[in-house]
Amino acid sequence: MSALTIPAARRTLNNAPIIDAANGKTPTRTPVWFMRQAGRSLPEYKKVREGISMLDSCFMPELLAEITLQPVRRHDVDAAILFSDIVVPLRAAGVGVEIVAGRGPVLDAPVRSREDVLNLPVLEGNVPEVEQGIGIILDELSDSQALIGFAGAPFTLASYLVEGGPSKNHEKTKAMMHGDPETWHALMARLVPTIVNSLKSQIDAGIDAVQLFDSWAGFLTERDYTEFVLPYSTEILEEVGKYQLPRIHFGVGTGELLGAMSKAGSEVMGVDWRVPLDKAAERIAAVSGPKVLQGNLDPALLFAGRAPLTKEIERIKAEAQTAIDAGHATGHIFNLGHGVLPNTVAEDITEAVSIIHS
Ligand code: 1CP
Repeated sequence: MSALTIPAARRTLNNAPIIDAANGKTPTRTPVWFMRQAGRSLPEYKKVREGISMLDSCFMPELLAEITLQPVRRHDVDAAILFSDIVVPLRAAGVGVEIVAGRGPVLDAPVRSREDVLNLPVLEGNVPEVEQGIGIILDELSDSQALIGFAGAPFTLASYLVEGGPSKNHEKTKAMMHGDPETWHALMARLVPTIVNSLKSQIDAGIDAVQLFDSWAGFLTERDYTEFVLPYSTEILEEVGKYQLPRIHFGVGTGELLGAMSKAGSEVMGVDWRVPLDKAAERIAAVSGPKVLQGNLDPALLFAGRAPLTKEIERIKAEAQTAIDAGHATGHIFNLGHGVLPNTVAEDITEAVSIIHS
């Protein structure tokens, strides 16, 4: 343990398959959780959220705990993912942001100039409502079920800030990156403490693992990722690393970036559904040595029926095993290769989990 290491006062887990796999140990069963398992597809979610805005619900401790626990009760997944959103730390810092139904996060005022960046609020402390919610969640989870906390990575957050909302091509973001690199770097540097403080707050409250979502990093070339993004994601993962809990790093469409992203320092690399796990592992191991893989069922396969679903799950497990046998990976956490799609039938998710466990 280095002098910098600050082990958090976390609960002790007992053979939690996800944590064992993340630490390179052999789990008691193939661990599985699904990105976006909370919310969306569950009727019990739609019921409790009725009349409450998405972002308001993220600041209501009992409600966020209930929504986090719903998929764990229903599907027998090995982890809960905190019900929150990547823009919650921005809202907590005082940024004017709403989540518009059917669209996503929308900013009151986009961040485009040097002055906008200097005026962007920074989250200085913790987020008490989220911490209270985490306390309620941990009271209900068993000691083999992990709670995963998360944050958006600075590039993905910056994209929402610069574009002012969801974007297909991220053109304003890339224009700032290349046209005004000083302002770009200032924005990235200003986002780091907000993200770190949000994760520290979740860690203080007792989460068992963290995932850094760089959802839109796949829109970048490897060259731009390395110059404009990697230093900041590295800094965040380094800060979190002091607390000695497993760190997962994920982005969509990042097949070409897996090597570069692996340098940021996570134990686990989330793999998008487009890249076979054994290929992904080769790319990661060539740059950073073997890591644990997470992924990577195409979320659309949850609509395909039992036989094709089983075939795909078996293929993915076999590719993970190939990577482990070749020394290119040290473990596998099953997941989707991106989030649960909105119209997914809840019973089909439960069935997939049981196939993965069997
Ligand atoms: O009212 C609603 O139900 C809105 C849908 C919704 C939900 C359920 C949004 C709006 N956010 C969330 C919760 C959420 N967001 C979770 C909950 C936990 C779980 O996974 O079950 C998580 C982890 C996120 C993280 C998130 N938000 C990401 C990264 C993960 C990913 O899917 O790539 C991103 C990019 C967002 C932004 C966002 N929030 C909501 C939407 C529709 C979007 C995407 C908009 C876009 O296309 O840009």
